[in-house]
Amino acid sequence: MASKPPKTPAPPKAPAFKPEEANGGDSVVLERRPLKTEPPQMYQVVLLNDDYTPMEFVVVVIQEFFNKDRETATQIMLKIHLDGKGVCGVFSKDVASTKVDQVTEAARKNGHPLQCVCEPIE
Ligand code: TYC
Repeated sequence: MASKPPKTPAPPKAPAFKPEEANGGDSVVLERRPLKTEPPQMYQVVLLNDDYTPMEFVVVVIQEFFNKDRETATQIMLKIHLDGKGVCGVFSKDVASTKVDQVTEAARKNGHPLQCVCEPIE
């Protein structure tokens, strides 16, 4: 019968925290927090219906300033004509505001009362 090797004593366990980690001294504790970045508020640019702006002008505006093909632009124009308003695109605040200015300037230059506004979504 083989004799068991003599038991070596277990190494001493590390203390739960070392005294220098108790923050009783000059150490600084940095808390790690998950970074929460909210998505930016987005704005929809809306054209409003009126009785005077020609349909063709509205279609061209939607094509030029909102990068829509002719068919999509025509559908949006007809929706505005029937419902009173329609969304042409969704953008960050600065871009939406620029679109409103560009569309309004183009309309006034051509003598049309077309109204373009932007509104925050959600
Ligand atoms: N209602 C206009 C017309 O009958 C056409 C129109 C469509 C005007 C859309 C503005 O945002 C508008 N000539």
